[in-house]
Amino acid sequence: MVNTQIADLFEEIASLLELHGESNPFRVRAYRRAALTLKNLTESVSDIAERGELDDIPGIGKDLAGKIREYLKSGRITLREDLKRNTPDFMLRMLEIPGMGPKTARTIHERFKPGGYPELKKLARSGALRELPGIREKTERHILEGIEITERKHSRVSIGEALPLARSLVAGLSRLDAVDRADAAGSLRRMRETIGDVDILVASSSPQAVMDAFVKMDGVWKVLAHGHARSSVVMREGMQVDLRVVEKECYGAALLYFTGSKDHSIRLRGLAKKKGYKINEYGLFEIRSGKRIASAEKDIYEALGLAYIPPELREDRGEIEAAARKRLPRLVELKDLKGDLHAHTDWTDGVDSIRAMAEAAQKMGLEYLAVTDHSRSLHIAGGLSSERLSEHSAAVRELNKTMPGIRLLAGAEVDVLEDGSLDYPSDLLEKLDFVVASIHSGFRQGKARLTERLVRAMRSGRVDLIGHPTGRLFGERNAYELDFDLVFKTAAETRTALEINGCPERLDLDDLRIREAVRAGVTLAVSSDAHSKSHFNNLEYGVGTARRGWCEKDDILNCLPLKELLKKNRP
Ligand code: DGT
Ligand code: CA
Ligand code: CA
Ligand code: ZN
Repeated sequence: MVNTQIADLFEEIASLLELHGESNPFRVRAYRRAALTLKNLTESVSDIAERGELDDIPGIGKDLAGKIREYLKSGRITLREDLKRNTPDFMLRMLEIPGMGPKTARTIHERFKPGGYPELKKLARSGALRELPGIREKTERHILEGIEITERKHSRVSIGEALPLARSLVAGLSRLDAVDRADAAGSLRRMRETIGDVDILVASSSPQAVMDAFVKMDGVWKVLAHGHARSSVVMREGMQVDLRVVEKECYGAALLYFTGSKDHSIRLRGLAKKKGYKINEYGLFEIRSGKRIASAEKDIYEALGLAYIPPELREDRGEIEAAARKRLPRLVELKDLKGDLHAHTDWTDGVDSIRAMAEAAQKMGLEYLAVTDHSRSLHIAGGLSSERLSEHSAAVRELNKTMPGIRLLAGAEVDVLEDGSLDYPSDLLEKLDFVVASIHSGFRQGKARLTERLVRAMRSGRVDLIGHPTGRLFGERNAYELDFDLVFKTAAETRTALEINGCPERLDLDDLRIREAVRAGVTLAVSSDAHSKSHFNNLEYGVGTARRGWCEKDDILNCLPLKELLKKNRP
């Protein structure tokens, strides 16, 4: 929408002005504020402009209104073009690095003029940056960390981006007459949190027709290879997609092969060899006779003496041994979730009303939804004062009377403050049906203090669930360190659940920590942390990650039906 386009340009102008050392801070702030205003408008600015009412929008003065009109007329803003022309490309890109402000970027640029990340990294490593005014050793370290995060972000995409894209490609391919079957394979099928490239497998007896249609599909930007059995393209969003076409007879074997992981496949090959078999993308063969013994995935595992191993477990992390002893976990499934315990509404930083969220959750087939808006100290999210929280709870409970299909729980996502205390008084928390407690500040306190904060929160007796326990944000912030032994022990002892936050930028806890938590006897909860109706999709990513962490239904708090949840939670 045009509002967002202009908002993005205004934000860019603000950054450019700062990079150029704009001396008037109000000018910069005016662009930022206008960007925010535009994003929150419910009406298109072009309609408003048509009525000649641009100047009436709060925060948009004459000057900015002129810029908006210019964009509506010409699709450009001259000021931005001029600024951009005079800004070296990498100087602007430096601002993408978390923790890199415009002042620092300008200082670094003036002295060294780095042309890219490798050069900047070298400067930071050599200690050259700390020689500059205003840059300390700590800043240098943060910059280095930031570069690594940015680089990683550019090389892998989150599953939240990859899965919808892969689904639409698979659906498009499945509609072709020439296609018998199509599936996503690779890391995507294994539900890894980030995806290097998307691998799609198709069964067809006319591969050329499939390939020709594939390279012309919607959203394809560049064709890297266009072959008979294999093609590779880059999508407009920058993601690479590999397509392989095989005969129907080898589909299962090919799916197994291209799902990987590589380490898992290597183990399977070893097992096959011991039995006098050979395994490849065409099937499982007896070496002596050359005869194909199996080609369906399940049959191949069985012939190797293994129970069927779900894709999420195929990482060579003990699943082969467990499958040999027929001791694989019965992994939790999306349909096992009975409710969602962490969601936001337009009372704080969500965009939809409590009712709209409740209806969406009900549509997902959920029995209950905890409405957990932010607490008072989280100003940027519009956290609720104590009085507002009481009104919020009342609104939630009122709504329960008119919505028989779903039970809403009056809750809050309460900040764990820097000293480990909770952001609302105890008696207020006691009145809530469900309390999520999360750290949203002071991430750099260090392992001991961060651990202590969570432990104190869990020992308060007022917390049901610790939200996004390690605070990581894909492409922005690494997980902070915690003493996990102590966190898990305390969670188990106090019967506090730990979250598997399904937001694809978080997926926190991650798969390995989930597995440790399960082993330590901790109960987990898969939540959406939805900030809009559409975010209930996050539950699928959460369940995928839970499965990668070997979770069964019994390990997940919100697999309990409402009655049992209430009994267990507030006995
Ligand atoms: P990614 O794309 O980095 O997120 O991870 P994957 O697992 O999708 O890796 P990718 O795209 O390189 O390869 C897709 C699958 O193909 C991989 O999971 C297993 C299979 N594969 C790739 N290279 C080899 C190989 O050298 N040997 C075997 N056995 N399989 C391979
Ligand atoms: Ca891949
Ligand atoms: Ca690939
Ligand atoms: Zn949250």
